[in-house]
Amino acid sequence: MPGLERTLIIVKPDALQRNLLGRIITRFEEKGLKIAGIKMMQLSDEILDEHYSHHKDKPFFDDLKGFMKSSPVVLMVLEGVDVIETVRLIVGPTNAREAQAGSIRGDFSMSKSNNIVHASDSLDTAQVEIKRFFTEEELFDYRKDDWNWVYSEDELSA
Ligand code: FUP
Repeated sequence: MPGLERTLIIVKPDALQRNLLGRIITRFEEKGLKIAGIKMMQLSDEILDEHYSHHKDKPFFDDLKGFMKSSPVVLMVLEGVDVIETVRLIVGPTNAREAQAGSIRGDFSMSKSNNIVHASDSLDTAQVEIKRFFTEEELFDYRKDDWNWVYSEDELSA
């Protein structure tokens, strides 16, 4: 299929504490995305240092790590055509107060730090992030029957 990609989602502690997990998964499912992998995990300092290495010198780094360790998180790998960019649109910008209504951050968050979900921001990042959190055995290739309706025949066969 053209541009078939995978992206990594982390449903953050604030979403779990606020009982939003089901609604977040539903949004991705209803959009027509395939769940290639899903699991719950308590994140460690080591994995967070790696995942947020681009923020390690920022003043909010320790708070960010504390927040991400404050409860388990749910990790998902989502699959679809151009899914990385599409999911970033569904999620909205980092500062949830500036996120459009209809996006996950726009509808469920008022914060720049407690902003409900993480989503990979590019193809390269997605590949690294998926490997960081999932083994090959935890990712599934399977036929998603509703893709015959989600995509046109051209999109499916290209
Ligand atoms: P995003 O890709 O939207 O998750 O944003 P970034 O990679 O820039 O930031 C990762 C996380 O750092 C955010 F989700 C929350 C945290 N952060 C803050 O707490 N304060 C900031 O000013 C910027 C980011």
